[in-house]
Amino acid sequence: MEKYRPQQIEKKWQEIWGEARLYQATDFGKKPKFYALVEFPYPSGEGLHIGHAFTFTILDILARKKRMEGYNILYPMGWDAFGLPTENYAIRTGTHPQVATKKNTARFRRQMDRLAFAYDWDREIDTTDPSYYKWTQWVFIQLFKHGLAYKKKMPINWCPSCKIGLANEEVVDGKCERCGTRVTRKELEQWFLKITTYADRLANDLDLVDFPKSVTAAQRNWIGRSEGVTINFPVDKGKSSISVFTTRPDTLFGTTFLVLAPEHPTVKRLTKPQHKREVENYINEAGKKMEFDRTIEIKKKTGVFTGSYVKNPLSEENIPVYVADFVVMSYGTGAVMGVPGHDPRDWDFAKQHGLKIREVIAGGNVKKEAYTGEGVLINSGEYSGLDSKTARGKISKDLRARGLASSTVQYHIRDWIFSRQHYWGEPIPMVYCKNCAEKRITFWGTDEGKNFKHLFKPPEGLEGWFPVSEGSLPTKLPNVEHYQPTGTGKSPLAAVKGWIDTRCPHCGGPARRETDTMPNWAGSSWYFLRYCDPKNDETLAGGKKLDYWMPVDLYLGGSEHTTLHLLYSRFWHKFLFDLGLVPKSEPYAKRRVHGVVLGEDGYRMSKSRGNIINPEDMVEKFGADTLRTYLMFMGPYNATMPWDTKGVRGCCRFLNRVWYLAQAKDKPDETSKSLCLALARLIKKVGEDIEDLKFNTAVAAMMGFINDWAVDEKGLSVKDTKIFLQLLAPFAPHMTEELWQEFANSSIHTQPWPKFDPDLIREETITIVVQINSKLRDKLEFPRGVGENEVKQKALDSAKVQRHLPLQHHPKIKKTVFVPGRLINFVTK
Ligand code: ANZ
Ligand code: ZN
Repeated sequence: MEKYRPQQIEKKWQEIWGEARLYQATDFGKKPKFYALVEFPYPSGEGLHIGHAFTFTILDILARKKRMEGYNILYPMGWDAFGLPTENYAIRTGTHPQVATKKNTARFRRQMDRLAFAYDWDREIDTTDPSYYKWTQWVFIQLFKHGLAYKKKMPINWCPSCKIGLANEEVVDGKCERCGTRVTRKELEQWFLKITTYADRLANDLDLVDFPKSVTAAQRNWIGRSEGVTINFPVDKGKSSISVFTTRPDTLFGTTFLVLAPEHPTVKRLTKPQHKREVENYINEAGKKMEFDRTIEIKKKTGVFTGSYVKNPLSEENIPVYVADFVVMSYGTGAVMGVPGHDPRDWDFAKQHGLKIREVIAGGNVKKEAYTGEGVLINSGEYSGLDSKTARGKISKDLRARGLASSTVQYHIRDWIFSRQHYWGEPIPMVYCKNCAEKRITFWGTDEGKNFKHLFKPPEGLEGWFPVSEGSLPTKLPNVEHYQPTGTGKSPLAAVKGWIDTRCPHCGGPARRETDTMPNWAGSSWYFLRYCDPKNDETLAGGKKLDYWMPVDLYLGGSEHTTLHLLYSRFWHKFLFDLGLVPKSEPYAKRRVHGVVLGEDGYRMSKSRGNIINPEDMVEKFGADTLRTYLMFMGPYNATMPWDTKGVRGCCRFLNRVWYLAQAKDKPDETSKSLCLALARLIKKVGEDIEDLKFNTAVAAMMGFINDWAVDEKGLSVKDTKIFLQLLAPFAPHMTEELWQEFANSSIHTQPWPKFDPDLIREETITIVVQINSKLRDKLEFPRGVGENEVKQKALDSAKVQRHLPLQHHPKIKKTVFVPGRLINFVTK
């Protein structure tokens, strides 16, 4: 018998499988389809890391098993290849990013092949390929035409280190999600996508899909739907008014001041001459701060008095108006009614500025802190005595009846900042014509644009902006000499004279191209559609193929994408659904979030810690089958767990034992009864566990099984050896294929998934009746052949039995009658 030498076997089979093209997905196949998707990687210069190996193996095993079960599997792979690291590499080395990308993807592909991932490589996609990003640009144009993309000057999050504008989703705790640098503010003209238009549907439709609770909760929280009332506070003897958004109209009588955000448009008008200097200085200082720093919970609440007063619409009391930066312009109306008795921020502000604190909801001690709970109204005129919930409804209704309020829904989610000032991204396919802008012509004023106009109110400020003609797509990235971001807020494309200059799609006069590129989240917002029809030249993916393959049946990805990619792609998909281009409103039927493999020291793997495990080294040393089996054996697929080289050795020993057991000479014609039973149980267990993504327990069961196999006198018959190999095949595809050849002239990976006889297993559990003094008290399940001691123990532990025979009464048992396989009776009388 030959020794188990994975390095030799694995290479051989990879070549054979590659030629046989075993893993192609069949469009419109008659078998039931299953679309397995894992987030596609960014092909970095570092190559495949262990996290990739881990997550890709998870779906690879599921896909292999389901293929054996008779499903038409779509398990594709591609490259999310636009992004900063490649650009930085280009800056350092002068290599064109496209060249670097080609090199990196080739290496990734080779590494993936070494791990035997069963992808349909005919469907490979690359977001940086012009034939792909043509369609990313096309979607942008559709968004623009439908009024869902607009350009606006706004102070935005700016990373001074990446020299790039960031979306809110990319700012974590006030820092750049990518490099950790503190984010600053910069006024820039930016393209925005109106994800807010879809806020409600993005939240509601989470009911239609099977996502982990943590994911739906995080998305709902990020969308932040908040129901409240906009209340108008009259000013200037009722000639005008200031609106505030509040979720607590029941606290209206507790309003002792009103606060405007420094950016609020009425600040200038309301500021009295003697307060002018102070207010202006304050606004200047606030303008330098980041919104993040203004909203975090700091006790110190700065602010200044404007000298003006508004009237409380119900109590008619005069209320002083302040400017303070803890109120932000981007939420609600940018103005807040200050209720210090019941809002902690207002409480801090009132304390620091000597303002009255009035208790209007009973239940707390407002001298000490704001009481934010519910309760009975006090000091609230005719509303006193109502509970806060009823009062909310009544106050809001009375105000609405007098035209002083309206019910409002607010969302915390903001429109998606979609411009990046970088080279290595999709050019935004827009053209600006000065001539048309001066004539105030917008796209929706053109013949084509008129078709869209009735659908919505076109965004403002887009005079002179036109999409490039769709026939001219893709708008290709030009070659540049310098990839460096300029740092001025302009992309390096702004320096490419011959590229910027173009013709106006409307008037034909000279015009210039948009020089910003799209964020790296653009290409991934629809890539799962392209896999269904990767070569289509006419549309982003053909409707019939989308009807067949979509939705994705299982989408595996990281928790870090919950409010980024996962939200963005759902938004794009809903838009495409509205255009009638995709069959379902949700792209992913089921989402699961995978765990993280830590270094052997229990910390995240990083160069600086020197604890990186390189999958390729592991393949060299132990073979891909061992690596795959170990990655699955480590723990639950969604756990965070440290690497353990001892565990790898254990898995290597396991495969070695299988190698020898499977090749044992003198196999019996029939497997012994007990081993047959164990095998039937194993088929059930491994099948169910893979389906539930419980790979670790599936491997453990197979390990347990081979112990029985090894000590069994005769071992497994040829037929049953084959069954065992089939169960192991998704985990260790090379070795099982090699062993299979002893018995058959086919590939193990095209065999059906083994079946078991349910009767065989069912018979094995029996029900034993538990009696106390011959009265039935419980029924318990046991494996056949169970002995008296085990039954007695379990029966006495049973809650139902304990109700009649508690622990302290056990000494009263005079006699125990046990009828094997039937009953146990405790006699106390
Ligand atoms: C008065 C009040 C009394 C409030 C009370 C709360 C408790 P969510 O739930 O997040 O929607 N608010 C409104 N606009 C704001 C802005 N632009 N900047 C800062 N704060 C703002 O929060 C709604 C509450 O946040 C509103 O309800 C308002 O304070 C504050 F006992 O109004 B409340
Ligand atoms: Zn023009």
